[in-house]
Amino acid sequence: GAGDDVVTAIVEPTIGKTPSEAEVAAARNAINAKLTYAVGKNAVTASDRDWFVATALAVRDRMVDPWIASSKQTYAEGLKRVYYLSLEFLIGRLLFDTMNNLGITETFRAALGDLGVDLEKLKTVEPDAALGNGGLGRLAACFMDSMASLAIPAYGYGIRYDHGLFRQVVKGGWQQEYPENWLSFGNPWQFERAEVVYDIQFGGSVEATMQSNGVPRYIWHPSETIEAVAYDTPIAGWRGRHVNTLRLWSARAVDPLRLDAFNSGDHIGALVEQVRAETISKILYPSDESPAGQELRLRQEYFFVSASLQDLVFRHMRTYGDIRSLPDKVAIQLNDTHPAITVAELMRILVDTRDVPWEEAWDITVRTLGYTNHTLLPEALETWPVALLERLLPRQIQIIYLINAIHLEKAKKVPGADDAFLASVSLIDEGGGRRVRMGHLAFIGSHSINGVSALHSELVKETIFRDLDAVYPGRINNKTNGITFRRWLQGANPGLTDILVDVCGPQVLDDATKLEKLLPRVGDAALHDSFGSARRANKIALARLIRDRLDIHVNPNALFDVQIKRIHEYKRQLLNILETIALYQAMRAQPHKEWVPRVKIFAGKAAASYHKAKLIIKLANDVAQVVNNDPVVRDLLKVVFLPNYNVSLAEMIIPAADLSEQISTAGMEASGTGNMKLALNGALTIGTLDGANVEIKEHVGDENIFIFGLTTAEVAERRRFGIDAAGTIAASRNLADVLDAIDGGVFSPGEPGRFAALTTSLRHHDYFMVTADFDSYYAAQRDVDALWLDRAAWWKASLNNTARVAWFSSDRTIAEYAKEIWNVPVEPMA
Ligand code: 4GP
Repeated sequence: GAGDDVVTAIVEPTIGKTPSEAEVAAARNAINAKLTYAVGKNAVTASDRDWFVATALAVRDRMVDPWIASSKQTYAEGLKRVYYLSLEFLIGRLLFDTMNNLGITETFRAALGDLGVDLEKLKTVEPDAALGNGGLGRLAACFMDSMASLAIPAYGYGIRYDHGLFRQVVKGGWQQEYPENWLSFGNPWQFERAEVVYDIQFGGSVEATMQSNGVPRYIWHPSETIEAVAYDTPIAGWRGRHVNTLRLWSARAVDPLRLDAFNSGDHIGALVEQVRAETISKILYPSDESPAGQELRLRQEYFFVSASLQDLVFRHMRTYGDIRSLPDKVAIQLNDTHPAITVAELMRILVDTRDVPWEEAWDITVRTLGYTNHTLLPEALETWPVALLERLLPRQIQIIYLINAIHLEKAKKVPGADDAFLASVSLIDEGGGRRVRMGHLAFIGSHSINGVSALHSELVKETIFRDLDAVYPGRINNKTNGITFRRWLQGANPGLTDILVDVCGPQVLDDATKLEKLLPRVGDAALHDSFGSARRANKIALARLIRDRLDIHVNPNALFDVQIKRIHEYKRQLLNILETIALYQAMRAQPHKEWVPRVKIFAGKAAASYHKAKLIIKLANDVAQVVNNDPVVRDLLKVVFLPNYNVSLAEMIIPAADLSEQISTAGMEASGTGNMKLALNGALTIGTLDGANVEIKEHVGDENIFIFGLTTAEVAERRRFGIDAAGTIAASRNLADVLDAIDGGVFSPGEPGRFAALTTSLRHHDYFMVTADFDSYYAAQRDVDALWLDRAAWWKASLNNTARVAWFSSDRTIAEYAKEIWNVPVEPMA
């Protein structure tokens, strides 16, 4: 049966194993055949890109049988499917990920070697699929890996953007944005499903009719139709035992052009509708926690939600023929607020097209949907003007009004519900132009609402959704984020992985908790040495990259101190830069003291419209200019801003990091996932008690992490009673000197006012508590220095981090979603 196919597809990992000659020959023949018959080249004329495409196609072939078998099994056994709806999937490169999961990396390396091709070189040819802004999109990618690895039948649904997140170029220290072109040479991983096409409709009017049974029926007459075309990418789980689908939608005009206009000579006008339609999947919104507020954004959201719901309802009806069993066979997870329109659209499908009575339709909807919140920042909780929804989605807004009316009746029954309470739980925000609160819609329409770390979930309950929680108690729960160890340890850090396999046994690749086998040996000097040499090799590789890209020479023996993430005031790259300046000034004052040599590494993109974030990038680069060229500090301090941060760059930086900067204002970082990747690879964290840092501290132990700064409660209290930044600065000589240096033009000679927008807000308002936390951060950094000088103690702490973070595997996270939200079984991996 289908189950047998899956079992035979299980493969052994090749780590530490030499592939057989027969396996290598088969791979060699497969690559050769692809090069000849799919790419149309021979070995003499093939470029690196041709070899990459041939290899990717040969690897893709290996996924097809288990993919079909997985799907057959799901049908045959009537298994429940999970649909993960996300506007972002930051998957990065797929070649090594896929080969590692299939256990064929060494086989293909040898096969390519026989053909005179270096597999490592092909790695850099593959474009990074940057279909996401940051954490939320990368989490979706890690979840796809874990769902496949745990054999959960799942689809990821999203948009196939022609252009992913912009390419960041740093010129004269300033960020510039250029369009990213990941598809310009095709995409060997995707299967275009030209036959899977749905009509997506907008605008028009709604006709109310009365049926013979006295029940009103509403008929939507849309004014605009666009087509959604499916593109599938198979996602193989660990050991290839289960393969799921990432289905991304591309927008297409119904008619490629208007012939009448074309024939009458209006060649451009004939294409206008096509351009308008295809704009929908043209580009990823650069929206990480910044307002999008654009009609196009809403069109994107409805576009992918409508296509996905049509697709999954079609699949469900074809299999089971009964829409009422939807919640038993389907779980839909809304990744953040962006797909919230799902609530109204699923109701429309059930009530208007499937004749399900309203109450029953509502019950089906709520039991099917779950909603994950990823940020408390109010600007990221989308709201749409009522007028816009009325124009674009006239039937859906009627449904939203009805949902709201019933919801408000329920809310009135909450003891103590007054007008203020009802205004706060209403789907409509009446203040300042009527707007629909999409976060509220997602909440009301879901049986589960989760935050992404213990602290964040508490804050979700106490702040943004406090009143809704009173109406629907028990829905809010926590699912602390996780990361796929396949990519962030085995893929990114093969040197360390070899050591871990040696010490913990090969099972550690299947079961991350086996990392705990390191614990008895965290003090072992020989193990310190092997960890040290693996780290050193990674640092040398990163130093080479820094030299090649920036012409900066850094010493691999220095402490590599990294902050890599989106640039945002709440993430406080500015605090890190101020500390860098303070350290620089201290080194200059006492150049002969025993300093710990440091390399400060920054990487991250700022939203194009976020001026302060872009100014922070400029400051980092200007400080780098001065520090790196000052002969007094020479090898003691270097500052590096690596442009165009993406998944591939993260894979280079994380295994080379000694110190992980997780220094957000307490209460503002929902979870963080970079913090987990860095700790797993043995970097020590310097951080605030924010997001998942709190839980990382609990796991690695207080003595193996550097915690500083105000707590969430203290931040809230300061904000309530007024932030006395001026007083704080006056009380800290060190901080005052740093700000004076910036305002005095030390880093912007000839233009002392360049950073005034940053320093003025620090001096007067400082909402993000940079000044309040400065002294405590500076002191924690000196504790870092002290530990660094005690090499055995440092490595012991580092090993403790790797040994004790298994809980942050996304396999654990996904198993919790499966059990507590989706109600689907999980096959343990080992
Ligand atoms: C991010 C959060 O900022 C981050 O703390 C969290 O780890 C990540 O989601 C995954 O849950 N949010 C976004 C966003 O990326 O666009 O709101």
